[in-house]
Amino acid sequence: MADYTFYTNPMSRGQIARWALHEAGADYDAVIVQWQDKPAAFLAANPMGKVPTLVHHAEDGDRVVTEAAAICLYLAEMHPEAGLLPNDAEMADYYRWTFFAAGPVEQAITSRNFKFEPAAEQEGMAGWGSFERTMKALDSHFSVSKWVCGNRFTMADVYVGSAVDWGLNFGIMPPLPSFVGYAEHCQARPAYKAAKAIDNALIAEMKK
Ligand SMILES: N[C@@H](CCC(=O)N[C@@H](CS)C(=O)NCC(=O)O)C(=O)O
Repeated sequence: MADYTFYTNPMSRGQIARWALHEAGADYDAVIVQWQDKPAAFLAANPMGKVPTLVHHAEDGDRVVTEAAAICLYLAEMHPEAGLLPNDAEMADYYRWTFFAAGPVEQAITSRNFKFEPAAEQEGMAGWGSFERTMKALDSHFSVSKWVCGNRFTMADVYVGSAVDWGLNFGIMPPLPSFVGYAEHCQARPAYKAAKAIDNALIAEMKK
């Protein structure tokens, strides 16, 4: 048995976790979840019925990790030899921007896509404030920084980079030079290419 069972669907946020698995050099078996026929073991692991869901078959028993951001950070911890963890000086950016992407960026993109925006008087309560405020904050970082943690790629880039890549591909995020440049840096990673090649082949197969 591989170290990890990875429940995914190629047309999903599972792409983020697959990229993370490849960056970490993890040994995994993928189980493709069909939306209309979710396996019982998957639903038992994640009552949300959402992918990605990762089961780590550790020596002390199975550990379930859900939420793409948590899966990324967990894999970085389990595979320190991959060099994806932040050092002390990088830790603030690592956590700050990962959580910013999982919260405000995710909500800004989703709400814009679904065409609901907070009214001016709701901005103070909405965690992402507004689409414009969220994009401006992210732009301020990537206008001066190649990666989440300065000049060094870390696991945070898998999650934040996936959000930017996705937002640009869906035409929701503005194609600002900082975002386009950052997405290009991410796309050049060998692990990104390897993971996307697998998901793209699976998508092509599903469309036959
Ligand atoms: N907050 C979750 C979201 C996961 C999610 O919404 N996954 C979607 C695909 S992108 C899913 O599994 N949808 C199937 C369903 O809800 O039945 C994460 O970041 O991992």
